[in-house]
Amino acid sequence: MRPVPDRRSFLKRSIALAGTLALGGCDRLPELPWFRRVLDSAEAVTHKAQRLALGSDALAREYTEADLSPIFRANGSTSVDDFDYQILAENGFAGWRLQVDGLVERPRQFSLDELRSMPSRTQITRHDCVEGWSCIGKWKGVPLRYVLENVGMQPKARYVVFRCADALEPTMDGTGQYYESIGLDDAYHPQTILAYEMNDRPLPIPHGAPLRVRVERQLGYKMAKYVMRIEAVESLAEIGRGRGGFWEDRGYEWYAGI
Ligand SMILES: Nc1nc2c(c(=O)[nH]1)N[C@H]1C(S)=C(S)[C@@H](COP(=O)(O)O)O[C@H]1N2
Ligand SMILES: [Mo]
Repeated sequence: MRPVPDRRSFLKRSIALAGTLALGGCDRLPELPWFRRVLDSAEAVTHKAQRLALGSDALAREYTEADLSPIFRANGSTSVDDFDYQILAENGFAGWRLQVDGLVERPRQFSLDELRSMPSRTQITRHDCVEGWSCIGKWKGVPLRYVLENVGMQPKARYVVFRCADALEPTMDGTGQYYESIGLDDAYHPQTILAYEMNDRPLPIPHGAPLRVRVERQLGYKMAKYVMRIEAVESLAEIGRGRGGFWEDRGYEWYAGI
């Protein structure tokens, strides 16, 4: 097991780095001292305070075309080693299916065309990475709410888990696989979408083709790319190493409010 990184010193280092790097097309921590808030408050307090201050349906700020970053940085995995994924990619993801299961009434699969034929939402938002950079991009996708309503959530379901095609760490037990999870408040939030387009083009592979999550009120690591499966669960304890996400399993907060 890797030691859990010391978040405070990691963030300090990242902030120092961000000050010295030219970040191709992306802004350096514009206006909002979000990293401060992350540093200064315990996770539960942040979550609660944000809900109290904003209400659970408050929208993240949206921008205009003029604000788009000329280059949107790609981060974390920018391709997938998995052989099955590569075959799907070679065929333009025609054979790709999103599996939706777990604590749902009617588990099923969705093709990309099926997701595209559902009502969509387009939003221009700012992506904030915990490493200290931000980019503004335009995303189009199906609100997660519609997919969940289609399969029907069982009353016991409390979280939605996104299972991804990529592994960031080769491990024997599969805990190096990227995954993420959100609560039902964020799952039903109007800006939480399963995005298949970025800046008016099909989602490129470095940004998570064919489908990635946008959870606009949280940090970048929550926005799972290469999503293959969505699972509704009652508890996160049995998934990965039990903390709700690949990076959470390695020391980051589960609720990464901005
Ligand atoms: N599957 C998967 N999703 C992921 C990651 C990853 O490595 N694998 N990295 C996360 C992090 S830390 C960030 S900042 C964003 C980066 O998204 P981008 O490549 O579109 O900029 O994706 C997030 N989602
Ligand atoms: Mo990130």
